[in-house]
Amino acid sequence: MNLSPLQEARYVYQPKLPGMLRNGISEISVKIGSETSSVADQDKIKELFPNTYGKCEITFEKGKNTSEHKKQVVGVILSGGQAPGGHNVICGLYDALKATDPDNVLLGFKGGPSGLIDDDFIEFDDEFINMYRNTGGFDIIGSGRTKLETVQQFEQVTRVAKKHDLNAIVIIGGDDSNTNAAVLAEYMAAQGTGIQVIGCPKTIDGDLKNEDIEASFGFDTATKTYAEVIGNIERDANSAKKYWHFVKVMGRSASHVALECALQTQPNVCLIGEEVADMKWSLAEIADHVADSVAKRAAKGDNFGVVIVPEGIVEFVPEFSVLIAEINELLAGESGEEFNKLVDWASKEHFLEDGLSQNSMKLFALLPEFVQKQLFLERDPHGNVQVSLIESEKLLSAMVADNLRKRKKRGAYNGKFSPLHHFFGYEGRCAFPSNFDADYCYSLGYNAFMLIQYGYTGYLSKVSNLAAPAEEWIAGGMPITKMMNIERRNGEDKPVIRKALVELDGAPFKYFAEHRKKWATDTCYTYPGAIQYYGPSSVCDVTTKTLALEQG
Ligand code: FBP
Repeated sequence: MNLSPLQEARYVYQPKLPGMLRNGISEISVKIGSETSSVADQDKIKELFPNTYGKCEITFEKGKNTSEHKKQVVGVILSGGQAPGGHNVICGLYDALKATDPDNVLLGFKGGPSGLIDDDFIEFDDEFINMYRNTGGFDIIGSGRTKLETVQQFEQVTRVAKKHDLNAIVIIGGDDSNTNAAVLAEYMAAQGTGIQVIGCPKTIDGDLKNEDIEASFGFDTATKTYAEVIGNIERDANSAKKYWHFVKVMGRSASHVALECALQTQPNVCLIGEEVADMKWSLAEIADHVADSVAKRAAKGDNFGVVIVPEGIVEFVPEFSVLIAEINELLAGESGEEFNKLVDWASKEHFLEDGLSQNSMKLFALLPEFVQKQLFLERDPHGNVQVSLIESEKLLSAMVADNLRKRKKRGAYNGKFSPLHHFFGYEGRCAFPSNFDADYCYSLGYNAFMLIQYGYTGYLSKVSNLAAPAEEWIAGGMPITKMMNIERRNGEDKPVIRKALVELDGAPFKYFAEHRKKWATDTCYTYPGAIQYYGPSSVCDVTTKTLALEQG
């Protein structure tokens, strides 16, 4: 393998563990906390999880290790989108497992949850693990989006687990994957298999967090990567003074990534989907909000700027989600086939005119043709519009241009508007993990093994107090059922981990809202620069503004 100098250097970086895990395996004891109950729908969740509900939260402490000694064979999978630090979760898990007993075995199931079903695995050893320490990516075993949720799948997983004498399975994933980890844990307990299931909180989107899980791993590195490039774009904009840059950033269901990038770079405008939904803004109102900034800056002679747009923005616009719902309904089944058979765009438009409500058709007619067509690109497995295929940054800039033309006619604007577009998503998901993510992920993995060693199941590996130095982090575990409530999914009531959206009364959004008026007109850009791995802790170990503001 060809190694870059940074990769070689990162191989020997020793991730920092929370203080209570630093004295060696024989010096880690458990402190049992209080019993838990789910965040909502307690009776229903208790009924669905009779074996794993209500267990106690636990923290680890320095003290004599009282866990039972037995050979451990553990299986691990990576699930969902890549997030920086996934390799370190596996390294931490491996190191704790081998430090406990060199005969313990760690198997990595390949390609995500489907690896557990297909029994496609590798056994880790030192040589293999050492090639992935502190590196980005999920290529150590790959990942996938197969959902582990049916009884047939659980039966197959049990067969595979028994074949390898697995004592435990670790699922590294987001809210859906950890919901499935809880259901699998309950199944394993109900069947008396003795196989434990532990989850680890992953996603760059930052929407797997709650009062127990302060941050999902990967959010720190991904947002720093995007913020570096957005800062560079701001500096370019401020140098050339001729472009408005529309930057879309990943984050399908929540706007945490956009908000964090805004806090780090102070752009002229950042849209927050959760606010759009709360204010029930129409697309035209959003465009008007952006055009206000363009016009005010133009009046000062500044015909340039930067706008951050969250990937999922259109789904937060009430009129747009109605339009999408109507299209999904209209094109379901046979009428979808009929629509697909129409060859020219004009007949497709007629078809839609007959099927959509007046309001939706009015909105559809307002959309630029390239967006109208994107609504009919490849559909998801349920036959629904894939909202992520809509180039919302281009849609927005087209609507802003239209708004500015009208302002010009009224004599209310006399500037130049030249938009450029960017989408940052995949660029950040496999970056070398920041020191924070390298340390946090290693700790999550190490901690996950301690939960296994002490016999817990249905728990999420929990490392908290993350705004403090790693020495002061607190390691422990929380029953996943504590984070669950009942939600309607695909027409059914399901127990799921509640997704964390941006809270409009939370400290990060409030800080943004207090400052954005000035950012919209003045040039207040901040340039975070590249992630630093070596140097003073004040430069290398700082975590996100979101976490700092949330933790006060
Ligand atoms: P997870 O929720 O699985 O962590 O993935 C998040 C994400 O990176 C989103 O931000 C993005 O919309 C999506 O994955 C892209 O998915 P894919 O890799 O399948 O294109």
